[in-house]
Amino acid sequence: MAVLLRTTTCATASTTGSSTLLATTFRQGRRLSRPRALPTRRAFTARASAEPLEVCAKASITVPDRLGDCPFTQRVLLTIEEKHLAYDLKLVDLANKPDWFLKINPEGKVPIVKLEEKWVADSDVITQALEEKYPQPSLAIPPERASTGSKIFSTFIGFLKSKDPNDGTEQAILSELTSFNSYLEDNGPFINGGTVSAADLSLGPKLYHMEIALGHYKTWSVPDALAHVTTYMKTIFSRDSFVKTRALPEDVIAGWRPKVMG
Ligand SMILES: N[C@@H](CCC(=O)N[C@@H](CS)C(=O)NCC(=O)O)C(=O)O
Repeated sequence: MAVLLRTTTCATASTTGSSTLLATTFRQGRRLSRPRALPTRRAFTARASAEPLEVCAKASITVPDRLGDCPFTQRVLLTIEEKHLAYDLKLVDLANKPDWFLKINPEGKVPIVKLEEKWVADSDVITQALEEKYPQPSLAIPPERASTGSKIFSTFIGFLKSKDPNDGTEQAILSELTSFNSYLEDNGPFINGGTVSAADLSLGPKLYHMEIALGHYKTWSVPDALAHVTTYMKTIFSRDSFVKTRALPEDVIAGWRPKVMG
């Protein structure tokens, strides 16, 4: 089994630009022990001669030098992991965005990934670009299946923010999950049938946030009757790639607090 090894504890930048940013390196099966400056040449990559992809990701707000709780970033990291690519993580404190980060991405959002010497933003764009550049193993899914379950995230947020138990938001999330349960029953175990695809890697982190946030703030969980959904969640959450890239529950809880309190 591949093991996640973090090779440095530093996720900040020097003042001399991206060529000397200190990186946090995640890769499979090998530990490097000292902080190092970018760009770096590395002996091991899952793909011979490939440079590690540079990925800017949200930093944890509860534990120093750990990956934070952005589901869009996890989607990108899952894609990279499932394609067995090496990558360097640069953790960004979103509450205090460093100048080097705003310089390469004035919009100030993560994830961003460096592809063909350019920083690319937005998980939709990044994952599509990764699929084109690294088509094997394929995570492609037919367009008519790609948006399956895509309303679950917004209905989860609606329910999470709701202060009125009778405003229909719980019904809305239940309705989306029930549709998804039927879909999985007919087409599963994954959204594209027998193998994992980009759609699962997008939905999985959102379901993870839903489970933790609704469990914590509403003492709510997916009903047992929706057995295909609960099995799907267990399956996705236990993949190696997911375990290696998931946020700490404390970060997920802290991350949603302003929405719940707001
Ligand atoms: N549509 C974007 C959304 C990215 C996004 O909203 N990222 C959040 C973190 S999860 C962010 O960077 N927010 C900026 C901030 O908090 O200042 C994507 O899919 O990548």
